[in-house]
Amino acid sequence: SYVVCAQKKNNDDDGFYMRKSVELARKGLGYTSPNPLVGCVIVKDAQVVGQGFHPKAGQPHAEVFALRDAGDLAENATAYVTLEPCNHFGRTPPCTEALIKARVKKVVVGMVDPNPIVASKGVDRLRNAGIEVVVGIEEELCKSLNEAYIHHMLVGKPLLTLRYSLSVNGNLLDSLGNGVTESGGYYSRLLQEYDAIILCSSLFRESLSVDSVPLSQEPGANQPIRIIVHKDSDCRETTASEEAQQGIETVSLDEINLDAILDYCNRQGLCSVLLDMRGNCSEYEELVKEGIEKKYINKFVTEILPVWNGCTQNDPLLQLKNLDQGVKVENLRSMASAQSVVVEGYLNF
Ligand code: AOF
Ligand code: ZN
Repeated sequence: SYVVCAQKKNNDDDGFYMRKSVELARKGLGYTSPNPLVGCVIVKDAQVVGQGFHPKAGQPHAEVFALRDAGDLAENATAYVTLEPCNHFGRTPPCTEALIKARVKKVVVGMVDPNPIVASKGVDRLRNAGIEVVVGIEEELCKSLNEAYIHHMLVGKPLLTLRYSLSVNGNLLDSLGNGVTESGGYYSRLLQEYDAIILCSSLFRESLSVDSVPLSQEPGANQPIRIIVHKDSDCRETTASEEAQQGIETVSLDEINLDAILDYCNRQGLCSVLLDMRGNCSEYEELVKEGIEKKYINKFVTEILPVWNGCTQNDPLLQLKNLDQGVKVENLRSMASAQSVVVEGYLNF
């Protein structure tokens, strides 16, 4: 029975160090697109001797930082990486070669990289070099870390999430409600997670301003690109400047539709887009309709506020009524705070 216990402890250790790697990976949240979030720890004799995460596209990968941190101690150590190490020359050289050169004994991988340039070739390269490789430890956790990256790689379009706030009597609200931009609140988290936010409202027509989307309240946060859609002047995109509210850039697209917006995001290397539906204007109606017809809406985040009113006429939510048949809602999750209840899930058309 001693052997069984030792075996079990070993498996738990793998999970423990992988979860630590996931924590490290999260430090890059909001900065890595179109690259994934990746974390790595290097462990020798049950001691963490090196740690690293991928901070930004173009900068070294997680493994490189962790190996640098470990130095000579990487020899005969185990490397835990949330994503399969790359085996290609991209903006940076292959991590497989760095791991081989550092003489690690074992590599534990959270998930295989969906990037077709990598896809299992990294694992094969390490095994061919005589390194023991274990794949799939805390796999679901590692996948959830990079849902936008995975979607973007496999589908070729950014992950599109529809967000809206409802009154308790089921009508669309045109405001975000109170308190949602607070640090740690759900909207603040969305601002951290998403590369771009689409807003379209006559509310903003007079004042095309980055104020239309509050800045993320998280310290040092990356700010998503604001895409503000105007029917009369096509689609405009505004980017927040670091020195608050100045230097708004606008980009005009020929057409106002999701295809044009998603193509634009692809060209900019943006992997996740939040369609932030506020109020009953026709631009939202058209975008939501298109999102459903073309099955582009992958996810929803619905906030229910303690308010009894809201839009009743031309409510773009009516578009969602078409969704009642044949669409599965998966991985439903709800969170409650003092201000509101937030429900989120995935749409499987
Ligand atoms: C890893 N660890 O930390 C990251 C990986 O242009 P590059 O050189 O940065 O390569 C980008 C690709 O490398 C990216 O699409 C993904 O397949 C992989 N990212 N891989 O082992 C990392 N960021
Ligand atoms: Zn790499």
